[in-house]
Amino acid sequence: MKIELIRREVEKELPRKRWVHTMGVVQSAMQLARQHGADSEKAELAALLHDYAKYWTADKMETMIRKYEADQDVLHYEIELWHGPAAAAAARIQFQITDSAVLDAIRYHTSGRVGMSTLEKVVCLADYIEHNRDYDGVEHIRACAEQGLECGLIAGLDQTLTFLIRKGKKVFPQTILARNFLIDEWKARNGGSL
Ligand code: DGI
Ligand code: FE
Ligand code: FE
Repeated sequence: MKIELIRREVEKELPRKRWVHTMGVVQSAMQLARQHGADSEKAELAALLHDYAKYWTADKMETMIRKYEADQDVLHYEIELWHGPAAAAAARIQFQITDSAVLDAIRYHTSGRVGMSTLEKVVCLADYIEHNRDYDGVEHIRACAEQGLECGLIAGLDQTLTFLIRKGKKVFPQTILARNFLIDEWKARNGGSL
């Protein structure tokens, strides 16, 4: 399906504020992709669809994940994690996207995962720092992002994990594994210090 058509469908599906956020993620993801050597067209497509399922009912997300997603572990954790895999299912089934790199960037945009690709990092980080975002700590995450994808993501995930723990919520183990992975990658790239 042509990107213009997908854009129209996503805009129809989302409340205004979420559509504005989505356009911010598209812009930020394309810029990060160019900066860090990922494919900016793939970044655009993944960013455009990343929150497509955000306002689906729990039932609809669960049905799509059970029907179309190989890994259903996420269903045992916070419902906020479900819209990524649900949107990946929609991208594949409704929008006929077959590129697994794009699908993974949509699928893991909230949780992150061990071994995440540069494209996955780009979309996940863009989601934290796009210019419409305004939450406590966003400036710190933006400043870390200037140091590199891993640095920005570690700061973002640290904030999310701290929030979840403070609220007494469960943590999806893949998020912890993602953070450990990013720390190792950052150290390997920077000769041992974070
Ligand atoms: O959809 P957005 O609001 O743009 O952002 P998102 O997809 O990154 O985040 C959705 C929320 O999911 C985030 O604010 C925290 C929540 N969440 C719940 N459990 C977990 C989690 N996020 C991560 N990374 N890991 C969890 O286990
Ligand atoms: Fe999201
Ligand atoms: Fe988002």
